[in-house]
Amino acid sequence: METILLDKKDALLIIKLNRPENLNAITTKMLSELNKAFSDAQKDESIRAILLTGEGRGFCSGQDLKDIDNLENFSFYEHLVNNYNPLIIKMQSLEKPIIVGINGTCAGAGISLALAGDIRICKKSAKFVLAFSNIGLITDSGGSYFLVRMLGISKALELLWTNEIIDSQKALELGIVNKVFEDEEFDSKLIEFSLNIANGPTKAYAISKRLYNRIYELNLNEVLELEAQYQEVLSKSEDFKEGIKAFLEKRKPQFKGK
Ligand code: T3D
Repeated sequence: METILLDKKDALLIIKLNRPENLNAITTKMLSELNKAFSDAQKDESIRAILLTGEGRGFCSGQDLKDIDNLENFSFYEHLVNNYNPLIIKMQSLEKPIIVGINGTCAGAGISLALAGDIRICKKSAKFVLAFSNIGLITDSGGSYFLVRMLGISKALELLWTNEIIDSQKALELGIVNKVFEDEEFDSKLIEFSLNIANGPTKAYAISKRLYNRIYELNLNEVLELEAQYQEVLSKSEDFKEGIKAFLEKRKPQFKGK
């Protein structure tokens, strides 16, 4: 891989965006490599969670504005539909948890990418800026979908229109990130958190992700029905049996993701 680094720690796959010289700006090559890495992760049973993070002082500065040659003839529609959108869909539908470790600046489509993950943790010094309207664009690659659901229409519009720089504390208050870790302990705590998720009951995590990501399009009756169906499936899993056994034996469960 040219633009991303892959590493494995136990059941955790670590994907690192690796173009630090431009704050991990997204190129077409990077989108294709990310698409492949997530597809492979879905198929590989030994991987039970994915951590997406960045190399250097930035997480991701969005679309590489220097990677668009011949702007006049460049089709943003084609680029989004063929390269960005399949990745966003893949991340949302991936039946494994995706933790996003925001190690620094996060802008434009970098925010969309982070929002397509399931849990976001950022460094105390990380900063967010939508940046799209600085260049006369709107949120894309799922940014509109995620931000409006997360913040409501008015706040999302405010952030898009003003390009306010959001610090980690504000990001936490807005719910854009789940946790903030101090810079010095970011790497170690991020790995510790992600490994805990990777060692969890993977099937239950996958099914809850599937259900929660559909929740706004379902009514209560439909949710109740799906909960019952999914619980039936999970109650037949090895991890459920191990959970019950560990509880009775007063010990921590050793989940296998099966
Ligand atoms: O279909 C489509 O393709 C459309 C998709 C669009 C989605 C989008 O993502 S639109 C938004 C694109 N992103 C931006 O507009 C952000 C542009 N960058 C910035 O505004 C600033 O760089 C930041 C606020 C992110 C960070 O500022 P700062 O001061 O910490 O860093 P810097 O000095 O500006 O950047 C460091 C280097 O990274 C610099 O390179 P240099 O001068 O040292 O050689 C800079 O040019 C480069 N860089 C930063 N962002 C990008 C970039 N290079 C290419 N593309 C970038 N997006």
